Amino acid sequence: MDFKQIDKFAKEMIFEAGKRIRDAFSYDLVIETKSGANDLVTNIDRQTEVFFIEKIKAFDPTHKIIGEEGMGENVNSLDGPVWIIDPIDGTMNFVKQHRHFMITIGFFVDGIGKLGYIFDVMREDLFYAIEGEGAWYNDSRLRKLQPLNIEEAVIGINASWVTPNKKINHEKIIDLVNTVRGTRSYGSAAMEIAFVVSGKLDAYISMRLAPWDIGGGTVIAKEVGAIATNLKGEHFDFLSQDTFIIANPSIHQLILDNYIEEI
Ligand code: 2AM
Ligand code: CA
Ligand code: CA
Ligand code: CA
Repeated sequence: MDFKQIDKFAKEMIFEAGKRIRDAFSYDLVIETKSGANDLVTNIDRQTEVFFIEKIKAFDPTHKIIGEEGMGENVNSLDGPVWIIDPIDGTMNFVKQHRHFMITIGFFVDGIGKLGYIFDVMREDLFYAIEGEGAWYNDSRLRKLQPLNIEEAVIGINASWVTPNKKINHEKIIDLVNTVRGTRSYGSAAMEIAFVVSGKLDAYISMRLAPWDIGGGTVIAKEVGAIATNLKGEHFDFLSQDTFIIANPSIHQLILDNYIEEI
């Protein structure tokens, strides 16, 4: 398989989709809720996913496609070539802020991540990687992550996890927040992953993500030495939803051991 050729195709498709999304701000957004009041989808999320499906089917009809909005066929295995697509990651930011939302795409073959993309649509910034060849932020190569102490770390985590909840012992998260140098919450999992792989954050933790939130990001992670697992330290479950942490390798296990206690 010619990954350079697929990479070129993927980038062109992502840049074109980005332009269509930016242009869409001049039309009406139709906003609906899915599982609850903070789980949004718009006509542009769906149209962008359909755009990717049509492009990929024209490129190679044998490739399978998993997309968040379910606009393609049902895929229940990662055998063969599979695209994992989130057409807009951070839909609430898209709707509310008109910025800080990403297109993120992973290309997998037999479950192995080969190509990964996180595209900041409004800034037109691309983070990407080709397995075994390295990772880039636009034209600059991303460096391997350098070791640091937990006291120096800036981590991405949603404020709700420092309040009593059904997923995680929040007292330990309070400890973590008091130990690290700072916390941030950007509202787009892919953006937080892009920041970890480029050293702008040192870890990002989420209690529930889906394969399309992290597919592209995990390919980039591997190239810079970031470690991405679920909160048990195991492989993320790519055919379901799972907890998630991506971190600088020097603090990944330490966070799991000292600060994470799932309920
Ligand atoms: P989304 O915008 O593509 O839905 C913050 O909400 C982050 O968590 C976003 O990256 C969002 O992706 C993701 N997320 C995953 N599952 C979600 C859910 N059920 N409701 C809201 N956000 C979800
Ligand atoms: Ca969503
Ligand atoms: Ca998402
Ligand atoms: Ca989405």
